[in-house]
Amino acid sequence: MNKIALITGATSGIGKAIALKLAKESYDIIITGRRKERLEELKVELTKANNIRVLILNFDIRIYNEVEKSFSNLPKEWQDIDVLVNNAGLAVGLNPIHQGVIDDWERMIDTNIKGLLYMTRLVSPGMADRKNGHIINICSIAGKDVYANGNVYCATKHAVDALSKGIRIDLLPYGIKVTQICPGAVETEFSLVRFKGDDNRAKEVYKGFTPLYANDIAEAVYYAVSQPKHIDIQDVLIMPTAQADGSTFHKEG
Ligand code: NDP
Ligand code: 8X3
Repeated sequence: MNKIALITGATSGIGKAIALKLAKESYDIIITGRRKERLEELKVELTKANNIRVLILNFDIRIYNEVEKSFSNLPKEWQDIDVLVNNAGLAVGLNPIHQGVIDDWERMIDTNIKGLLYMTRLVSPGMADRKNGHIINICSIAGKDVYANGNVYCATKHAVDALSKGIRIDLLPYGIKVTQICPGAVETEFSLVRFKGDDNRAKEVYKGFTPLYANDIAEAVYYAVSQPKHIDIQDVLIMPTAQADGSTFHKEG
């Protein structure tokens, strides 16, 4: 029987790449996100290429009732989730704190912190009962460092850093692994979302250097989940070679 991996935010970028990688490695996959059409397209892609099962859960991770409803309706054969990848997340806006947009702040806090908590609260009891499971939190360099105008986004990722450590301690008696992966700049739809659809501004972010690609992070996730039982890869910081920290880049041209 295949292991089951649930990946939040699989409609794009890092989450989609993780779904593709784990499907290739014969995991049955639960994909989640708000954009249903993209989930359906991905399901076709995943099942065409691999002999696995795929389940779609379509919810807004900020709305607990929606998330909980999906879980209470989970078919029995999908309930024993082996790997939970808390990936769904976003940055919205890049303003100094005194010009911050309250709605942007709420979106980041509700998605990046509360969404991760909701998922963990719903999936971890089964893992604890079975004394088996692996939680992967996609954090960021922004969870280790702070950069100008990144204020609230960085705070949400620092919260993820604290939660990864706290979850690891609480679930230690159950043999559940917790891995945190902290990428630097990855070229995905992240900047398009941050700049609210301004494609030119988004493209500017990745000019003059080679960023990471979503698949680079998927490879790290697979490395973590393929370790033997006695090894937990706790925390991985992955940066483009041209990025030293949260705000120092070597750009050419
Ligand atoms: P993308 O914008 O490409 O993907 C974000 C994913 O999150 C989408 O699938 C989106 O699905 C999902 N998502 C966002 N909001 C919600 C919501 N309210 N409910 C459900 N799903 C939601 O960005 P990335 O792939 O780059 O981002 C993935 C993670 O990686 C995020 O946590 C991000 O903070 C982190 N990260 C990204 C880096 C980068 O440079 N790109 C670097 C470090 C970390 P949908 O819109 O369909 O709901
Ligand atoms: C996303 C990368 O550098 O914008 O987490 O914080 S960064």
